Amino acid sequence: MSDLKKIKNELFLKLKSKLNLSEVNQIKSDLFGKNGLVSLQFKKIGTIAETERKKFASELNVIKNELQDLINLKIKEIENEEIKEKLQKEKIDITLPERPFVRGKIHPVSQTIDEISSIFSEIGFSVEEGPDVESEYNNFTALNTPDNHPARDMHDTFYLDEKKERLLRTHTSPVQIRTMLKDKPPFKIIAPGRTYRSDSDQTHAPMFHQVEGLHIDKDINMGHLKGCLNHFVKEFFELDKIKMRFRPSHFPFTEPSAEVDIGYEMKDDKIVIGEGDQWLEILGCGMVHPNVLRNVKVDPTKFQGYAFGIGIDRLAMLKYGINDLRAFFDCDYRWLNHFGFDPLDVPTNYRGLSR
Ligand code: 2NL
Repeated sequence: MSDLKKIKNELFLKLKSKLNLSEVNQIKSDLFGKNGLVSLQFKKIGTIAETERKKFASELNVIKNELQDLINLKIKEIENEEIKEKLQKEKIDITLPERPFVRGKIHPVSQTIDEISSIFSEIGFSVEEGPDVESEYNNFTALNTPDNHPARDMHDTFYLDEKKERLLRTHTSPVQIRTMLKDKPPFKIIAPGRTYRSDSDQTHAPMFHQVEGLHIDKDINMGHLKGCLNHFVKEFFELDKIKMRFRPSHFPFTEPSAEVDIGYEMKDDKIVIGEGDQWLEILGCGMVHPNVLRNVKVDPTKFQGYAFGIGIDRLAMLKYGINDLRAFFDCDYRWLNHFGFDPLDVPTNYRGLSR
């Protein structure tokens, strides 16, 4: 038995020092493992004289339990210590200053595109998109714009190759051409997006935004065009009535063609839309030219309709009181922070699309 007493004393000493979990587990297996010191004592029971055997076995059991208790206690201690250390280390320092939090803003042009799309969606138009790089055919030829037309001039169009086969679209009409080539009439679509012309001054940027609309069906006439555009203009400027006039004009892709002006007046140096005796041109439109319909394999004796093109940037400037077009594309965060729209602030009369 003195062997075991010695083991117990040694263990006492060992466990007093600072140990980690694997060291304690090592001690445990040294004692209770297959050839552990305690296990060996149990194997000895058989060799002990019968008279002593019972006493030896019961004392051995007592000591074994004591040793096990000691070790388990130590393991608990170490685990508690580890948790304490971890809590100490992971403590959040609430005295640290917060990280700067910047919420992005929606660009006024994006907001305006969303508003316009929403208005036309409500009256049955679907939104189509297409690539910025277009073929000469989709951008001009299909739209009844002949080779010698001034709109094709090098000064206006960004051509991408020597043969002038690829270009940056000068309007979003090619999107409508693509849709008409792909699907069958009726068509009731709008095409918002970027457009490009080699033009740059105070009121023109080489990249600008346009939304075009197209409504082709049986028996669509100019009355539908006027009703549709009048509805749009009132919804967009959030007014019950707006003075509007259709002025004869010319586009190769429509016949007849018109430009639309809305009435306005100046009050305290500010533009007030709707009333007044001044006129502001806001869009071009007309009845789709039969040649355009034939080019996209639509029979003009069965189907006809109207189309329109609206410049988005100027409309956004008018609605949101922005007077310098160039600021739109300067990417100045201070400007965007002022004129942009909070993506999380959704007013009840929200006109944008859900993102
Ligand atoms: C303007 C003029 C316009 C169209 C665009 C169009 C499209 C097809 C067929 C016929 Cl696919 N027309 N679009 C028609 C008239 C005018 O835009 O001044 N836009 C700012």
